[in-house]
Amino acid sequence: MTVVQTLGQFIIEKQKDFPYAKGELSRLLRDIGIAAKIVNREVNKAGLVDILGEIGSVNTHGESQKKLDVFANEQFISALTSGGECCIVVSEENDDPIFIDNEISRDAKYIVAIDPLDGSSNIDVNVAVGTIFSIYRRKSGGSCATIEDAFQKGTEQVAAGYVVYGSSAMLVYTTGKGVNGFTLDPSIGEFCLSHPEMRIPKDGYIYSINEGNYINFPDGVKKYIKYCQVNDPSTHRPYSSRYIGSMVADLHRNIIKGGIFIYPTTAAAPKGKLRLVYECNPMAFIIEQAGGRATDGFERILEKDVNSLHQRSAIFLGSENMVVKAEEMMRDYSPEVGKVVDIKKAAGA
Ligand code: AHM
Ligand code: MG
Repeated sequence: MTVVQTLGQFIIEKQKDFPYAKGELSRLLRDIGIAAKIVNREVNKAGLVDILGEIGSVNTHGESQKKLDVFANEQFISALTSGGECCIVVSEENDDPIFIDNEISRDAKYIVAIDPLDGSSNIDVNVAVGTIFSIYRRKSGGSCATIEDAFQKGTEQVAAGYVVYGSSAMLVYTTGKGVNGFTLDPSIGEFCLSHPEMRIPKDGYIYSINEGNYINFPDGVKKYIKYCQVNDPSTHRPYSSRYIGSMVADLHRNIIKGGIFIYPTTAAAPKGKLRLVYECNPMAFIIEQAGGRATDGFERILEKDVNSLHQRSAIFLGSENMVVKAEEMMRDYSPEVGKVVDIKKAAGA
């Protein structure tokens, strides 16, 4: 008989790795898992919106139809608000952090940063989208959390994860002791351990970048792309190019198969596109925990200062040797991009 381990069982079993844990983080992860199942159900029905009613209209149950990203945001915030373990939520969908000020959450220990539905350009076309989350421990004493609690570096994360809503739904997370993946079994409605101790290969043969922006890339990135395209069977080149446009799905594939994902600075997005707090930091934590590497081309993502909760960053992450090679190209051909990083650091920005 095959023994299935559910996410809930796994979280409880792992609690003993943290001798002083009282179960709060376990409950927080469980709350996120429940919200993810609800979001998955709606994502699966997304194509039916045209049958059941357009967005903005009222469906057959008398409920108004919401855009999926708004729906996902509300689900996660509501799960975190009623769960009692989270005092601040930082969300891509909300300009300001949300302080949860109810009886059970006011002195909760954790801060959650979340991108409730990442890959929004894929929502309407039946292509995988995802959720990304990052968890920090509250630093402030006193009865209420403070805004500084939300401004922590990626190295301070106590847990991070993503959910990919793909051909199956999967939840992948780390608490700093490796990475484990759970696939939703719709017949029992549970995430079940399917990918224990995930490790990203040191070398990979897939590069993921929006090459349509090539003309606007720094020279180091252009050189790296050309390097990937050289014919050299001894190093498995040319590599394959795969770009879904949903960071969660692109990275999930690269963790399993080996590969690099790059979203660099461009002329149009001089600071990069992706957000440090709820996109880059959690993905960097997961990739490092799986044995990979994550930088902005010069600096480790997890060590970057957080100056704004919606700040952007360039990102290069995935198989270690691929990222190292891309960094080499950035140093050699785009040192000016690195100098911007240095100057900002020296100025304490
Ligand atoms: P979003 O949070 O608005 O969905 O944007 C993030 C997404 C990532 O998932 C993806 O890697 C990237 O944006 C795609 O951007 P582009 O269309 O510029 O390639
Ligand atoms: Mg996003």
